[in-house]
Amino acid sequence: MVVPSPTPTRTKKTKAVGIPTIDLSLNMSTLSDQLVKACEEFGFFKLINHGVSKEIIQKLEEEGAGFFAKATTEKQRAGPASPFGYGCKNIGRNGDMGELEYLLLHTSPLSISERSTAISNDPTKFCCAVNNYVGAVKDIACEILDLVAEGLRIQDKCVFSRLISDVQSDSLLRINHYPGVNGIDDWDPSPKLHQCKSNRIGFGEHSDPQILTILRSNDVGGLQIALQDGLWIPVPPDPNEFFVFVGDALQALTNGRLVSVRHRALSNSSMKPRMSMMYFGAPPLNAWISPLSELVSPQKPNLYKPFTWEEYKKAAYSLRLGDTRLDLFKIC
Ligand code: GA4
Repeated sequence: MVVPSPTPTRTKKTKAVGIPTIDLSLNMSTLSDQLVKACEEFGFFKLINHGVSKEIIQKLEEEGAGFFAKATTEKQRAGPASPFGYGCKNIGRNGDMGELEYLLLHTSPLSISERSTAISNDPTKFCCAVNNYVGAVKDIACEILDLVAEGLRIQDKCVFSRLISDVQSDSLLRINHYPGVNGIDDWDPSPKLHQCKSNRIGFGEHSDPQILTILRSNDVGGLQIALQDGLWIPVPPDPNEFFVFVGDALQALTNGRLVSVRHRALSNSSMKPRMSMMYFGAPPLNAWISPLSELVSPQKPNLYKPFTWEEYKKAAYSLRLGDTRLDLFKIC
C-alpha cells in the first residue's frame, strides 16, 4: 500500500488556498455565482447553515456507531458490500483496499428495508434514521443543483435536480468507519514491529462517479482534496456542516465546466475512529448523460460522448478506484 507524504508537496507555486464556503441561508443573488465558482475552481466546498436538523444527523450517526461497535461475525452477516451491505477493507471489485470498514446502501426505501434486518436489531429504527437522513440531504442536493443551473444560466433550472429526485434514481448512502490508532490491531493482530500506524490510506484517491456527493463526518480528520495542480490539501472536519463534491456525471453534463474533485481519506491520525456518511446523488440507470446544449459552442466544443448512467457505472466497476473513468467517454 502506498503511504502518501503527510505534508503536501507543491508541484508549482500556488497561492495559499482556503476551501470555499457556501452559506445556504444567505438569500443573495450572488449565491448561484459563488456556487458555480467553487465548483469550477475546486469541484468542492463546505456548506454551512444548511438547515438539516441536528437530530436527523445524530440519529444516523448513532445507528452507524452502533453497527460498527458490533462483533465482526455479526457485522459480516450484513455483507458482502457487493452490491450492497457491509464491507471491510475491500473497495470495489478489482482489488482496491483501504484501512476502513463500511456500509454501502442503495437509497430506495425498499432496498434499505430489505438490508435493515441484517444490520440492526431494531430494523424499523434503522430504516427511519436512514430514510430521514437521505430525504434531508437529497433536498439539500436538489437546492444546490438548482442554484448551480441558475448560475450557469441554464433555462431549465431543474435539469440536474430532476435526475436525482426521480423515484428511479440510483443514489447511494455510504457510512465509512476508519479505525483509530489502536483499532488497526483488531483487524490485523500479527505483530509487526515497525508497523506505521499513521497516514495510511483509509480510502484511496478517486473522484465520485455520480452527480453530487454530500458528506458529513464526526470531528476526526483524514479527508484531503486535490487541487487542479495536484496539490493535496487537508479538509478540517466539521461535524455541524456538510462538504459537497462535484461528481463525474456533473462534469460531463456541464461539458467540463464544473470539475469532479479527486479526494482521499487517510486513516489513523487520531486515537478516535473517523466516521463519515456520504450521500451520492445519481440519475436513474437508464438516464442519458451528455453535455447540455447551452454549454456547447464552437469555442467550447462537445467534450463527451453521450452515455447512460448504467454504462458509466459498468465502466467504473471495470476499472480501478483511482482511474479517470470519464476519459473513456472523451471525444478525441
Ligand atoms: C467511489 C464513490 C462511492 O463510494 C462508490 C464507490 C464504489 C465502491 O466502493 O463500490 C467504487 C468507487 C466509488 C469508484 C470506482 C469503482 C466503484 C469502487 C470502484 C473501484 C460507492 C461509487 O459509486 O463509486
